Amino acid sequence: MAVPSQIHHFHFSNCLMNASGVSCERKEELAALDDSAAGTFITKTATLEAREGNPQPRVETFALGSINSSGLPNQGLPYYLQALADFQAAKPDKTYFLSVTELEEEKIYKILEEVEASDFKGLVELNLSCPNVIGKPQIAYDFETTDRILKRVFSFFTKSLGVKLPPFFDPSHFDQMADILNAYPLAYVNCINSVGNGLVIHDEQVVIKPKQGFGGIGGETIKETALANVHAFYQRLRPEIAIIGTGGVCDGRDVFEHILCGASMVGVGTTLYEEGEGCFASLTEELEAIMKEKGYQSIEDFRGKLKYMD
Ligand code: RRO
Repeated sequence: MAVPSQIHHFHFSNCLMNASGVSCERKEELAALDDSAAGTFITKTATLEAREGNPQPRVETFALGSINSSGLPNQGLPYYLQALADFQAAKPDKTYFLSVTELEEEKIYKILEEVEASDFKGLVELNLSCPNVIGKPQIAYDFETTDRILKRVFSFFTKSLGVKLPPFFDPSHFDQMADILNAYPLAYVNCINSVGNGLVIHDEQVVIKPKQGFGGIGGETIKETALANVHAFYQRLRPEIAIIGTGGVCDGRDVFEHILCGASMVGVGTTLYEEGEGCFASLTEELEAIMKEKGYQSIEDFRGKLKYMD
């Protein structure tokens, strides 16, 4: 029961994984993901030092999704490097993802220098799109800064690197960002992070405490935005740059549609938060049923092959 996939020379037994941020801050949570039907896991975005994050309550679900203003709580880079070394030792053939970022540009270089110097052999995801750190804009909405960061990172970083992008909503922004990304030897882009700074109201009141209730929106309500971003970058990026599709995955059809739009791996956030790791087995089963009905043997039979009307 698995639908294999690959990103470059990295093979995954199944095309499903968690979205960074959900059930992946502590080693016990990573172990549960490791034992699940998911093909791999990604860590919570790590900073150089541990962070507590924003005041609680900071994550809530609602009928059509979730809102979070977690504020980058994490155990710090050394914790994740050690945890990943342990998982890697137990399963040498499995590839894992490490997510990182920092709040100051110079520290982004510092954390990636530390990852470069470490024994980590998997894929590294630079999160350019955290919407919830007070006073810090989402980096990838600033094209010049994104370009400058990637330029300097690739002057020293030799491991396989991907970036996590925020959603874009205009073709000119897809064009501009794709032009920047195409200039670098990226392994992949992950579309999308939560839709930043939404507001969920219940009984005349916001539902999370930080930032007067503003937070990143995930889940069912962002699927169309996620699919559009996956496909827009699939259309524009060099074929060597793979895409991980994240956003709005609630059932097997959603996974199928992400792959149809061009995704090689599919991330699951809100559904994992709501249902736990068991969701990976049911999503896989539902995806396999759709593939069987359509006569597709592998994801390469339909990946990126979205049909247009003209
Ligand atoms: O921790 C968070 O508040 C957070 C992060 Br780093 C992110 O990338 N996306 C998100 O929705 N929340």
